[in-house]
Amino acid sequence: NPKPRVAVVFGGRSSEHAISVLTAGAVLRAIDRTRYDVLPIGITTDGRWALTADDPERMAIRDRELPDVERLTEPGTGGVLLPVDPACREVVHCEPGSVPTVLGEVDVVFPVLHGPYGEDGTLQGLLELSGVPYVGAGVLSSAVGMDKEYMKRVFGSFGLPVGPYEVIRPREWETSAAAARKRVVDFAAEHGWPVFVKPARAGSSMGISKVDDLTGLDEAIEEARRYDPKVVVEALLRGREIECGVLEFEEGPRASVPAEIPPVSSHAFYDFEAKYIDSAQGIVPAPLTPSETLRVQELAVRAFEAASCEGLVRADFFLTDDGEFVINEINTMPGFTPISMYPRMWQESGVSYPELVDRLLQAALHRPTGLR
Ligand code: G1L
Repeated sequence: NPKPRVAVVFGGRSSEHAISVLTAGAVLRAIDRTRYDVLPIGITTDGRWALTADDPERMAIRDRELPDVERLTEPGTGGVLLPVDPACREVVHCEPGSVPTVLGEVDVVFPVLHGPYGEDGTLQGLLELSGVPYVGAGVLSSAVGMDKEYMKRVFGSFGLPVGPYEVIRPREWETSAAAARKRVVDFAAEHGWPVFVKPARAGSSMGISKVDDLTGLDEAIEEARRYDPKVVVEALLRGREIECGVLEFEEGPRASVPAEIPPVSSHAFYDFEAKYIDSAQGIVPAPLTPSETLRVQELAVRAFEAASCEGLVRADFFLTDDGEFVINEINTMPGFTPISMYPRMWQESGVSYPELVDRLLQAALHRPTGLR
């Protein structure tokens, strides 16, 4: 099998559809065609699968418009909708969850998808069942990376420093909200207001509120519960925001140079735009002392190991005023355009974007698949 065939799967029923298409465009551009064949597979915003043309030019911002998969299937583009559901003769609407039959013909899948069915481990489970190798995190690490409660539990049990938090479970809020409220008040008495109220499992910054006192609490919990019935309450960690990339090499995972995200002045936390469109937000490398750099790199690799990660992870930390790193979260599918933090951190560490894409494909192709 001289040239492995790579299926780049992108788009999907997500608020970050356009980012996914932009990212897939960059990945397609970076893949070395003398060594790999590619199959671009788009998922429309309403969940239909399409084989699109291998045309990264169309997967960029053109005439100030964001790309989408729908448009990559229009007549003349070379893209076609796929009859993904084997039971359906007509190419009509395919429900999410139907098995994509095209996957039998590819050697490796490069998932570039966000949110439910993309980075929570469900797509990875489908690929495991299909016996197809794939780039990046597996089922367990994807699910851990998606769930703020389990992420903290895993890190805590591996001796990594995590910030204080409380969990409000679905049944508790439904049957004894007063007890849950009291736990948060006690929590704030110990750690101070404001607290952050977050859905335990949600992509991007959806459903997150900063709560200054008891009066705003119920509304914040209800808002978070619109995304996930399980809610996590976190203390405000004062300090600098430091990120570090981890990449799997043949010898094992290695950390990149870290980056610093400067505090945002007006809006409380950085939104969609700031996170994916503005490249200006990160300082690479972070202005840290050599020992701080070594410390955060060591913690990032330990976080990769703790969550049983594969391929890559971006680990996000706070460097508190007393000089201690606290791990905030890991992201198994970090921003991945060439101007995103993760690729920039590796660029600064001597791994170019095309080399990064190749390293991830090689790690996936050399990973054992099937029952073992
Ligand atoms: F497969 C990788 F390499 F692990 C991978 C895949 C996708 C890393 C990062 C991403 N990122 C994205 O898909 C996204 C930034 C479009 C999610 Cl919104």
